[in-house]
Amino acid sequence: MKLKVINPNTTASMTDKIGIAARRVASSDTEIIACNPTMGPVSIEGHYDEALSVVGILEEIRKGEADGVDGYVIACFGDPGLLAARELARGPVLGIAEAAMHAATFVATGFSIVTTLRRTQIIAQHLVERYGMTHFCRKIRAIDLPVLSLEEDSFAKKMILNECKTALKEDNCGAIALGCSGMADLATEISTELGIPVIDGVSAAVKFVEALVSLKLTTSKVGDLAYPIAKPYTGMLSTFTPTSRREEG
Ligand code: 2AL
Repeated sequence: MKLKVINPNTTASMTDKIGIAARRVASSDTEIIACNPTMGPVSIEGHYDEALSVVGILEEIRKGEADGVDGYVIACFGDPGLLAARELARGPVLGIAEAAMHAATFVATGFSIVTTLRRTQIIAQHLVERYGMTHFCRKIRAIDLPVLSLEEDSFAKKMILNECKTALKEDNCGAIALGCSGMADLATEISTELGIPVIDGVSAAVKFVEALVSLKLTTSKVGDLAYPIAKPYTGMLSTFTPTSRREEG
C-alpha cells in the first residue's frame, strides 16, 4: 500500500526525520511517501501557523488522491486540517496527536504529553477535549523551546528527556505521548531509559493507517466527510476549487 506522511511545515530536515521514523515501523510492502508543502510556515507553533499550513496540507492530499495514495498521516501534533483532509481523501487520514493519544490508552490508563512551546499546550489541551481524552490525560507539559530547536541541538533533546522523567515521577502516568513530530527519533531511547511506553505519534499513526487500509476501511463519504461541494473558489485559492467527485464509498 501507498501511505503519504505529510509534514505540514516546510522544514525538509524534519520531513526526513519523519520519513525515517515512518519507514522504521512500516510493513515491507508499504511505500512511505514523506513530503512537506513548498509554501507555509517553517514550523507550526500556534493557531495562525496551523491555519495557514492547512492550505499546503490540502494540496498534498489533492496530489495524493491523483497518485492513488491509500492513506495519509498529518505529522504535526496540532493535527491541523484533519477533518478538511478527510473530506478530500478517499482513504483514512490520521493526525499524530489522535494516534498517539489512542495508542497511549491501549497501553496505560493515564498518559502525559510532553510538547515544545507553552503556547502549544493550549492546542494540545483542545485536542485532548475534542478526542474525549480528558479522563486519560494526566498532564500536558512543555519545555518551552521552539519546534526547530529539536533540529539543531542536543540541549532540547535533553530537556525532553528530563521533562519525561519529571512526568513519570509527578503525574501518575503510565505512558507518555511526545507532542511534536520533531521528536520522532526520541521515543525509543526515552522509553528504554524510563521503562514505560513513550509514544511517537508518527509511528503510531503509520501503523493505525496500515491497519485501517488492510481492513478496507475508508473515510465515510456519508455526511460531513463527503467530498467538498463543487463551487467556484476565487483569487489566490482558485486552484483549490472543488470539482464534483463520484462518491466511491
Ligand atoms: C509541531 C509539530 O509536530 N510540527 C510542528 O511544526 N509543530 N507541534 C507542536 N506541538 O509543536
